[in-house]
Amino acid sequence: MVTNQEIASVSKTLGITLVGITSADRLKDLPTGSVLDVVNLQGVLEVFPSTMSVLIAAYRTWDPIFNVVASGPRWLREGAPLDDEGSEFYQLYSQVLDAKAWALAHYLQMNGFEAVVSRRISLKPAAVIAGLGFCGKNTLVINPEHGPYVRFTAVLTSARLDPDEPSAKAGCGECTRCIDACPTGALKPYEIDIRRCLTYAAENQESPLVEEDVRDLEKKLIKRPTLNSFIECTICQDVCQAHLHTHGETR
Ligand code: B12
Repeated sequence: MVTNQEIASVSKTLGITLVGITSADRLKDLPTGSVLDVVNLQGVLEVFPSTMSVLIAAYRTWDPIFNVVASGPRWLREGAPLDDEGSEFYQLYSQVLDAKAWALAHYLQMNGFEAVVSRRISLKPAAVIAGLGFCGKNTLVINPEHGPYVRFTAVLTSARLDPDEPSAKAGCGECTRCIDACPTGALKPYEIDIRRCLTYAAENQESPLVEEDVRDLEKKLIKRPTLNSFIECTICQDVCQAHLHTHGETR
């Protein structure tokens, strides 16, 4: 048997910032299917049929390096294998967090349970249901302690654990800082026009879905440290974090 306390303690030792626990049953209505050409989301049981519980591991992306996206040179990218989120890009946060999550999965396996790590499920609603934060107007999950700078992965396991209480549904109040600050106007409350997000534009250099005004802003605002990397736009997170910090709500 594994207890929630043991999961919390092992996660802490591994350097996972937070872990939320929920059941496969509570995640049965997660959205699935393709999100433009970014990812093809799957249901929990599709990813791992013997799932009883799902641990959502959150990692506080404490350094801007976690927002760097690197890809292979163009000639290597064609036909390159896709990662869990359906992209051929390399991101430090996913390497760091998934390694920690696999160690947590290993702990469950050592205790006789099956466990796998996946980012193929819809992680934002899963994190809200696992009690890790509320859905913000920037469409990101905002953790009450760490703000929007948390990234997620999931451990799907056959262990039966007590589910945590889901987070409250709302938390932004009247604040519209993220919507006002987005340079391309990609955001409406709780909604994003993906094609107008600068990160989508930066990831999809050839996409005809990206309008000219967005492409111009992408060229102007997105920094490219090397030929094959860029730093994601973080404006909708920065303004939120700064506001929460000023109000003493986050670290
Ligand atoms: C596709 C994708 C993208 C696309 C599209 C973004 C998007 N919002 O969908 C692009 C490339 C643009 C992108 C950008 C970013 N992404 Co992204 N992305 C994903 C991915 C792979 C799927 C997201 C998805 O399901 N989209 C589907 C659409 C329909 O979802 P949506 O627009 O958010 O709408 C849903 C919710 O808003 C919800 N909803 C609406 N109203 C309400 C109200 C309440 C109360 C609740 C609970 C829910 C809710 O219902 C909608 C339908 O499900 C996930 C990883 C994963 N496996 O889940 C990461 C993920 C969502 N991305 C993440 C991050 C960090 C980012 C960026 C900040 C990266 C960056 N610095 O640029 C930006 C943020 C842009 C933004 N404001 O959303 C994190 C979010 C962490 C967090 N704290 O929430 C995730 C979970 C990756 C991870 N492993 O941690 N991303």
